[in-house]
Amino acid sequence: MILLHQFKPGLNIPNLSNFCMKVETYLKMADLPYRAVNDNNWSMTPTRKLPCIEDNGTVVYDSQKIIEYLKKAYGNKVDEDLSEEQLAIGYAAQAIAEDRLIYCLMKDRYYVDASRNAILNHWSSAFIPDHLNWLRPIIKGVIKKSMRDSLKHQWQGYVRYPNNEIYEFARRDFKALSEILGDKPYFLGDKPTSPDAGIHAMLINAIHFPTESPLKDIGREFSNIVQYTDRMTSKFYGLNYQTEPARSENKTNFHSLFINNASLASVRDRLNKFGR
Ligand SMILES: N[C@@H](CCC(=O)N[C@@H](CS)C(=O)NCC(=O)O)C(=O)O
Repeated sequence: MILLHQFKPGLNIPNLSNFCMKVETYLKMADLPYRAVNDNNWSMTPTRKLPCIEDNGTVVYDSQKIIEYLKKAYGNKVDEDLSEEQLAIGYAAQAIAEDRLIYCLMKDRYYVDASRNAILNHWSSAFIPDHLNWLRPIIKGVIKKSMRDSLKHQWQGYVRYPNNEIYEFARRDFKALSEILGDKPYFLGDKPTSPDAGIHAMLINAIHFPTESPLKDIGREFSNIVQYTDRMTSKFYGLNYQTEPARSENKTNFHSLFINNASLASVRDRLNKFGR
């Protein structure tokens, strides 16, 4: 059985981490048996990012590397009919979503008040058990700062542009995706293929986030994108997909918090003892 280590789902999106959701969708597409382990345990990977999978003792990290691994290990029925040109188009469309549109999504999540409150409430209760809930405001502050810092230090300085320009970038990204999709049911034709797993995970996170935001409004301007998102959701998760509210577990791992900050390592270790 393949174990998918990912962030805890919430807010009625199969996963708020588009990269975790991409792998889960691919596993469903390829009809591979798996179990999702929602343990937020990014210390399992050298990049300190999720998702990763464990397959008979082998740990593979990075959503794209995981998909390539699964294709090699279990066959490539999902993409076997695609030409090299289609694969290249799929790759380009996925890059628009995952390597470009994602910055606007993160900007919406950590700078638009309603989105930020929703996401920080989710993460703080996903990470901190109820009996330590007094810690949640601190964790919210840590997550907000760390996310904003990572956005500010992104090489191209995406979030340093004025808001109207950022949202214009996003409109262009959606427009390009909408043109590539055209009137096809899926990005590369009549059947879903692996790029759909990555693109859909980004789109649902952009246009189905429960609070309103400029990015959500822009995405909804493109009717084929909205219909595509619903089509994919309904096929792989059911249209009325609902996550349970984030629930804290009895044994909470704080190992993943503060992992990138050596000076906070001792705080993390103490919290780990405390959380058990
Ligand atoms: N290239 C990686 C990206 C994974 C990634 O960015 N994961 C995010 C969640 S969507 C993460 O782990 N964030 C935690 C952090 O940055 O501290 C992949 O495709 O798996």
